[in-house]
Amino acid sequence: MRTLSIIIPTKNEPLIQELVNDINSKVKVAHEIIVVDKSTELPKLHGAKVIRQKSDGLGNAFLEGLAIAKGDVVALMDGDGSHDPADIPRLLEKLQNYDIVIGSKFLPGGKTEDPLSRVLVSKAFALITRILLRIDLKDPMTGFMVAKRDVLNRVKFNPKGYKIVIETICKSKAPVAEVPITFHARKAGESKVGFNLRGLKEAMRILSLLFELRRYR
Ligand SMILES: Nc1nc2c(ncn2[C@@H]2O[C@H](COP(=O)(O)OP(=O)(O)OP(=O)(O)O)[C@@H](O)[C@H]2O)c(=O)[nH]1
Ligand SMILES: [Mg+2]
Repeated sequence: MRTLSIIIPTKNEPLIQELVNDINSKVKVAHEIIVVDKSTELPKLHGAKVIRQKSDGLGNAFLEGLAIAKGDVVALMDGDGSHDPADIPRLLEKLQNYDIVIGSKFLPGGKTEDPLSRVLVSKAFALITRILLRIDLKDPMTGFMVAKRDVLNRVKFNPKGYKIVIETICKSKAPVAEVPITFHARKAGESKVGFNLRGLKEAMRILSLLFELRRYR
């Protein structure tokens, strides 16, 4: 690996500067951080590039970041402190033998600070994904990924909402591995999904995406 591009989609994330600082202190390999922001006011950050998202949704934010990313390896992570930069080196290590590595809170050794209700919803979606896509992953709905750039380049993305990682895995057909991670609770800022109308719409989008992805399996 020559350079790692870390793409972070954000929408009103008050702790993004803290996350950028944390990445810059814990990730020792050459890297750039690209924050793709959809807030009303763009954050001014030190140690990261910030671009304003023109499209909608987390998946499209990733693609806008990818379009300007210079790295031969690309990472995607959340900007609310849920994904821990300390896990990135272990994901990168595993990438030496795979094309895509994802962070898994449900693999032995993984942890989540989510409340039981969210763990159950997350596990239900994981089960549905394993059945529909016949894929052997414990946490296929994760949003934490590192991937080789050439693998991402050959995917024809058509993002629906949040779930760009499972789309990448299915469409690339590339070798994928899971690594246990600690999923922290959101420390500040507002939840964009939950048990509300928005959460329900996102759940519908995920189901429709899973059915669409069946043709790649
Ligand atoms: N650029 C961009 N970022 C988004 C969008 N929607 C969500 N995000 C960011 O994507 C990441 C994941 O979204 P979250 O809101 O944390 O989703 P979640 O973890 O399922 O739910 P909560 O943490 O409970 O809100 C966060 O950094 C969000 O700020 C969007 O439409 N555009
Ligand atoms: Mg979150």
